[in-house]
Order: sequence, then structure tokens, then C-alpha cells
Amino acid sequence: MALPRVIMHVDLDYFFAQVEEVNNPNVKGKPVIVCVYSGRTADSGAVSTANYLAREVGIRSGMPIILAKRMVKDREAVFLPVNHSLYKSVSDRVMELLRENSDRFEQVSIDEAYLDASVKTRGDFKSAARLASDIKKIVREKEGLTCSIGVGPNKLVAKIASDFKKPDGLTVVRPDEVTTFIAPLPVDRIPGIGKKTETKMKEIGIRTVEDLAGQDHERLRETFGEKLGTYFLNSSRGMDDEPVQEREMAEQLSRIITLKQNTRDLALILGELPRIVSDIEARLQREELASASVGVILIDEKLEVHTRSKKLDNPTASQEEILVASKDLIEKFLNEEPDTILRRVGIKLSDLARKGEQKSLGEFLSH
Ligand code: DCP
Ligand code: CA
Repeated sequence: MALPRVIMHVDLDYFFAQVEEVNNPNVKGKPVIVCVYSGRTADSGAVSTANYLAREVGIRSGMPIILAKRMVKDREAVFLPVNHSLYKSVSDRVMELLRENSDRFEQVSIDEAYLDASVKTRGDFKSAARLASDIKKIVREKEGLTCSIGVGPNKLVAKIASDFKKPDGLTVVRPDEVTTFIAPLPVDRIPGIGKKTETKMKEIGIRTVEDLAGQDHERLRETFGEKLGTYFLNSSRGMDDEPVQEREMAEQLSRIITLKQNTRDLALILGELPRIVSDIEARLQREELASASVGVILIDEKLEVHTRSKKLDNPTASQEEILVASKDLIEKFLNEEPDTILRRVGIKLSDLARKGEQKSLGEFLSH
């Protein structure tokens, strides 16, 4: 009989906020809230993530900063702006450690990855549990970070397991335990089942994974369509045969900001470009990438999105060139659209290639 697959899902705990704790030890022990400031007023913007002390009082990703401030008003809380380049460099190092400890590796986001360890562990889940706890130890020793790991016979079960105990969790689900592990969970633990699907399922009496597993295939296909219906049914039985595979790098890189006020004043808009460009250029440099196409994303006061782009003769990573190209595009756009007032402005680079290389970028670049 073939050995079972051994798959892990590793998820770094409260990632941006934890990196901030490691970076500034004096914030440890306080609620830490990492924010995306829109720049409109001192406190406008949203919470990116928060540590568990802040989550205890109800602070969540996506919440307005003003609301989060109210929730910790009687505590000594720390509010910090996102420092993406810091998180990216920590993430790169952690991903490398994870990659080294796997047969096959797939990064899914800045703080999550799947590892296939079937060969390394010879399909043995005891050995997998040891490997997972070694990985947690290495990440803690090298970077000072905790993570939560789920181990299972496939990606689906591994992902659900990593979410089962957080933070600093380790949940191992052997093939013979899959059904008992997932049956009692609420259906929204299955990746892809969000609020809308969950509500729809509730209406037809499905609350737990077990309820879902007991459904008639035909009925699920009628309600959710062929593809989703089949996916839901397989998932409810803990079945998944998606391989762990290295992802292709994203083909584009973008950054967008909200203007301090809605405007079509060219000088005001151009004044904001250098900070977008320098951020983008830092990312290009770090990844040793160059771009052959510069684009602008312009969102007007009615929230309509306009894009313009131009191809460059030679791929570039130069701030100067990106700046000049974006200025031209914005100027041209404003001339073409005399009534449009802008709210947000962004730059998008596409046709990315490793410097000195034609293509084939075997590395995933998040965001
Ligand atoms: N993030 C964000 N806005 C969101 C969700 C996430 O900016 N709405 C960022 C901040 C997170 C990072 O992405 O640190 C990873 O997202 P996760 O959903 O994994 O959340 P955390 O790592 O913060 O928390 P957890 O401990 O629950 O994994
Ligand atoms: Ca996380």
C-alpha cells in the first residue's frame, strides 16, 4: 500500500504585530495594534492586525483605528504603522527555514505556507509531529516568532488543523482521525466557505461539517453548482488531493495610496508619487526585479477605477524612470478627463522579470 502523504500548514501568529514585538521588545506585554493609516486625518485608517492582548478586548483586522483606540482607552496600548518591508524580510527568512525542512514547499501568503514532508517522514505521523515541533523551535530560536502548525494527510486537513489551536499551536491529525476531527467543526472552517455560503448552508440546515457530509451530492450541486458542490462534499469528508507545489511569482507589483484630499491638481498628485515609487522601488531591489511596464491606477471620487499603462523599451528598476513614466500617464489622463476628481492614486508594475534574466521566476512574491 502507498504511504500516506504528510502535509503541514504553517501559519505565523498575529504576524505583523508579532514582528513588531520582536523588533521593539518594550511593546511586549501591551496591546499592539498595527495600522494602515490613510493619512486623511491623524486617526483615519484601518487595523491591519493586532496581538492577542488587543484581540482580548475585541480589536480585529479591518476595524477602523478610531474604534480600536476607544476599545483600549484605559490601557497603555501601542499603535504602529505597517512596516511592510520589515515584515517581508522576516517572512523571507522564515520561508527559507520552512523550505529547508520540507520535501516540497508552497508559500501561500506573507505568513502562510504548505510543506510536503511525506518522504522526510516516510509517511509516519509520529515523525511528522517531531518535525513540526522542531520547525516551531527553529522559527522561535532564529526569529523569536511563534507559529501554529497543522499536520494532516492533505492540504485541506492541514489548513483546518493549523487554525484549530492558535497561537503557538500544533495539531496533528492522522489519516484515521480525519473524520472524527472535522465532523463536529462549524462548516465555515472549510476554506472557501465564507459568510455568504455559511448563511446559505444554514438555511438548508447545514451547520457542521458532519451535516455537510450527510448531504445528497445532487442537492449540493443544484444549490452551489457542479464545481463547488463537489468541492464542499469532498472537503466535508476530509478529502483533498491538491499537490503542494512551488508557486510562480506574481507577475505584478502595485502600491496605492489615498490622497489627503480629493483633487485633480497635478502638482498635489505628483507630490504624492515619490513615496509610492520609493516603496515600490525598495521591493524591486529586494527581489532583484525589473519591470517592463509601468501603470497607474486612478480611483476617482465616485470610486470608479481607471488604469493607464505604458511599455518600456528596457526593463527598469529605477525610481527616476518609474516616476517619469507615471507622471506622464497621470498628466495625460487628467487632460483626457477634464471632469474627473481623484481620491486614490497608485502605481502598478507588470511584466516583472528577474534582473538579467528573461523570465521563469520560480519564486512567489506576496502582494
Ligand atoms: N492582514 C491585514 N488585513 C487583514 C488580514 C490580515 O493587513 N484584514 C495582514 C496582517 C496579518 C497578516 O496579514 O498579520 C497575516 O494575516 P492572518 O490572517 O494570518 O492574521 P494574523 O497573522 O495577524 O493572525 P493569526 O494569529 O490569526 O494568524
Ligand atoms: Ca497568521
